[in-house]
Amino acid sequence: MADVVIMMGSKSDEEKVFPCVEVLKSLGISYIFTVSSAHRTPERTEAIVREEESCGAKVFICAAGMAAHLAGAVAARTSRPVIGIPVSGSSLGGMDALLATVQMPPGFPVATVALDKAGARNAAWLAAQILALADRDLYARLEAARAKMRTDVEKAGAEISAKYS
Ligand code: RP5
Repeated sequence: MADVVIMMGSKSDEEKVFPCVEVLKSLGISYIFTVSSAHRTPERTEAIVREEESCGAKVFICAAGMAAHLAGAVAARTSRPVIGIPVSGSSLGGMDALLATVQMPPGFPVATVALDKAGARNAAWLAAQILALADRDLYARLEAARAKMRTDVEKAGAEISAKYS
């Protein structure tokens, strides 16, 4: 059983989506990471949503490029939260994927994050925040990770100030 299901529309998306896996791992969150396409394998997409939801998946993360309908197709089949990562790479630079992912009809939201690696990281952080609503230990790990980010910024600030003074 995995708390988070990460799906991407093609193996060609892997490099841009992998940071999502790294963040989930660093927070100790269980996940499955796989490929399924809204257009090329609609039946597989539907089966993954059905099976993983029945096994206890709580959040779905979907990454796709071009006419990026994977997150929407998943949102149509589950009432669990769905997070969408638009992937660039087309001749439209990812604007196509961004709009296709974010412009969902009322009642079927996809929480759309930024394009590519930055979005992949934030998809994992957002999934963690959702899961932490019902998991005190995970909430503590999230708070600790954010405290470290603050410390890192302060340290970088001090280093830059010292370098240029
Ligand atoms: C989308 O089409 C995929 O998510 C990918 O970003 C894009 C191109 O897919 P490939 O032709 O590289 O498999 O469905």
